[in-house]
Amino acid sequence: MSLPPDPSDAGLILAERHGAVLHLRLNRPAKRNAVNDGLVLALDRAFTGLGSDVGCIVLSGEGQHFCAGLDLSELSERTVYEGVLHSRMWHATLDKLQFAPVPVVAVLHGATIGGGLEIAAAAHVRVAERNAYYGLPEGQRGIFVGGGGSMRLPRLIGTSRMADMMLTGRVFDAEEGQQAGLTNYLVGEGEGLAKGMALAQKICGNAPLSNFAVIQALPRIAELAPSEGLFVESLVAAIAQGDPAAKQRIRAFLDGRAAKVAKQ
Ligand code: 1HE
Repeated sequence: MSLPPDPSDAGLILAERHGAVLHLRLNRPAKRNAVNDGLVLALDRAFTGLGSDVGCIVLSGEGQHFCAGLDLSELSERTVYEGVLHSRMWHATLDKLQFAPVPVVAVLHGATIGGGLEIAAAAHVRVAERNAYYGLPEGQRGIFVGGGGSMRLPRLIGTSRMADMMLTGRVFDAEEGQQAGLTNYLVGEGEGLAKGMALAQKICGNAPLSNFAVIQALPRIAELAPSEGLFVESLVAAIAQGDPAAKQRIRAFLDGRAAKVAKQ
């Protein structure tokens, strides 16, 4: 579904630059950042034509919650065909997020529900605050995930956990989400953004081509049969090694000018 930009959608995504980090915020706090078509399109626009000076994106939610999922008030009038197109619109936007030129760090707090969890699943690194919780109430609402959740979430937490969430309405708290593999970092309430920004700064310190290879090649190689995957890996490894940034960084280490790997 391709909707023309609506001027009233301006401001649904807030964007702020912090050096090479672009901080994007879902900004519909009065509706708990429930995702209407305008917000999908605003997210799409935010991921279109990113400048090469952006090294990493941090995505968070304004207000008390990361995101309450699909805006249910827009659902009732859709035909089956419009429903397919609507889901495909989410897919196109979240593909832009997953296959953005630079990594995306999602910072989750409060409700991270339905389509909100689908947005989070498309990011590359997830930070949760202790007050975060995760639900897939699609079963209760009589619908199904439509933002790529059935494809991305089983890869993070397994099909069985996802089926449990959808069938029984089970809600994971932040600790359970961390244990299940939904999130990579668990921090105190109010500490998520600082952690997300610190991780983003670290990511910006890597060679851009290495970051690109991680987010573009890794998920694709993981879907290939081992023989094909190893072949593609050898090509990506050679391309990365051939980049001047790799040569400079390896020379710096050999000359004792680069940091050693250390426990954090
Ligand atoms: C909404 C939505 C929404 C809030 N669509 N309007 N998602 C859900 O089933 C989650 C539904 N929402 C909730 O369970 C709760 O709102 C929350 C737990 C997220 C937050 O509770 P609370 O007490 O902080 O807020 P609230 O009072 O429930 O909501 C504030 C307002 O936001 C209220 O509107 P108001 O005009 O009465 O002020 C709510 O109606 C509105 N609101 N959530 C529409 N989701 C790609 S397919 C994905 C499929 C799904 O995502 S299914 C999951 C849908």
